[in-house]
Amino acid sequence: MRAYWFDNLPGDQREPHDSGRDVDPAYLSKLGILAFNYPSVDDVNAVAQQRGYKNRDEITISPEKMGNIYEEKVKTFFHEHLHEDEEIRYIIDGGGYFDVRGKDDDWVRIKLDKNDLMIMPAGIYHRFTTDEKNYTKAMRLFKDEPKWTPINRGGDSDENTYRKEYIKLRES
Ligand code: KMT
Ligand code: NI
Repeated sequence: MRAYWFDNLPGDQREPHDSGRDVDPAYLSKLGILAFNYPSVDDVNAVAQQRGYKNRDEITISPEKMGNIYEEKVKTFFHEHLHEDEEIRYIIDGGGYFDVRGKDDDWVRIKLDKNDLMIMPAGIYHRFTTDEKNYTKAMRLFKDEPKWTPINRGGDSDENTYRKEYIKLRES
């Protein structure tokens, strides 16, 4: 895992967009982001058990697996949104980028590689993209039913209860 400020320059979303400025681990933790590197799936199982994540699935995001809907999917994952639950992702193979909004609403790019596990809090605005290798195999963990309905930013998304709770927590 490496976190850095997104450069905001034009170019394909899958390029690194690396400003060269790293983001401090303490800052990430203020945003409510947790990240670990777990070479063994036993460690993933332990986290799942502690947090009550009973269910999981696996997704492979690649042109080989998705065929002609791949490019469309990649664009969809990149729409800025929030969820009303934590988003937990474990990278089984390949890699990818999660962008999350910092306190001043600028993008922090989080590069995830194989064996990285990241937990994003409910209510944080974020987006995902594969990198230039176009290959992400990830485990998605969830409690009961998947509550992945993305709430896209805009309209009254800032008024969402989970969003407001998140802001309170972030500023505390
Ligand atoms: C998301 O919420 O955008 C995703 O779950 C992306 C696929 S998992 C790496
Ligand atoms: Ni999401």
